Amino acid sequence: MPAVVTDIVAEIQALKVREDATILAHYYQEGEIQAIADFTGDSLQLARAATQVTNGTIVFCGVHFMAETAKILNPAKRVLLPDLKAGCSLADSCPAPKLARYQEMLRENGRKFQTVTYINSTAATKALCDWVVTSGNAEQIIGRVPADMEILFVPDRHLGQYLQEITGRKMILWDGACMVHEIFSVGDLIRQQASLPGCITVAHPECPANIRSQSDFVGGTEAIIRFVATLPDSCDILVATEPNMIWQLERRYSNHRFHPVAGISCACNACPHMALNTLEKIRDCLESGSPEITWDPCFDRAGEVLRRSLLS
Ligand code: CIZ
Repeated sequence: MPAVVTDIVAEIQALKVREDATILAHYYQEGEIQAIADFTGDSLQLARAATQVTNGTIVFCGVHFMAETAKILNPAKRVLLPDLKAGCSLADSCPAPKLARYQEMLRENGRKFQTVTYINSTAATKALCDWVVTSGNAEQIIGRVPADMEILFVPDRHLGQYLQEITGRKMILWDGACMVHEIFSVGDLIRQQASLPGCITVAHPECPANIRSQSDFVGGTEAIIRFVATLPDSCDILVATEPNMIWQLERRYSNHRFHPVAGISCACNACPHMALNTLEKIRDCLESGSPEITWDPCFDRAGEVLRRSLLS
């Protein structure tokens, strides 16, 4: 009699073979999901990794705009997202019709500008833009906007402010923010720093200016990983980004101690959208082939912008 498979990880592994699938997972996913992924990364690395996948199916463990990006860059692949409701507060803050009206108003006022969107936006919004940036390539892409053009940066005003500071380019900023990064408490951060003499603080550029200015290093998740590699042994490191990032940091750097920075309203700033994906839902989507990201007409134009920005 065949053994009954009770271990969900074994079930997922078997289904991956049956469905010819690769699992991609963002650093903000639970550790148990990152542990079973074939590839982990930030959204830039995951978008690029998606273009290298040879299997017919990609299970994207992240949020909707990331899975959508994987589909846009790989139209022939089946892309599954374990929970279709895994959204993003930044993407929600900049719906395409609202952005189109704003761009129209700027043009009517004679403004010459290019629109740069953070990758945390819908495909319909990307289709209205000239460039897409991630936290990993933003500085480099901003450098490609002609100097005689203004920059309309959407949707994250904190990342936009940070990019203004480091590039010196003046920007028109959309009023969006990430629900995870906006609510770090600077008071708690200062108290945590006082209780850990000599500690190092790393912060994501989606954090507000008061958190960034209180930090030793500001960068996207991949940049944080590279920065920690340069530190001497045995540091206390305060981490101001989604706390699942600590799983990835501890996996790589067991020589340090990592501490999440507390949020204003709760002890940790876990992203409720990322948390919708679970091992059970990964198994179920492989089993049923659903939910799947399906092609939308706006993907053609969004694909041009994505390829120009992320792949060249
Ligand atoms: O770009 C990404 O993947 C996000 C949302 C954060 C980061 O810095 O990796």
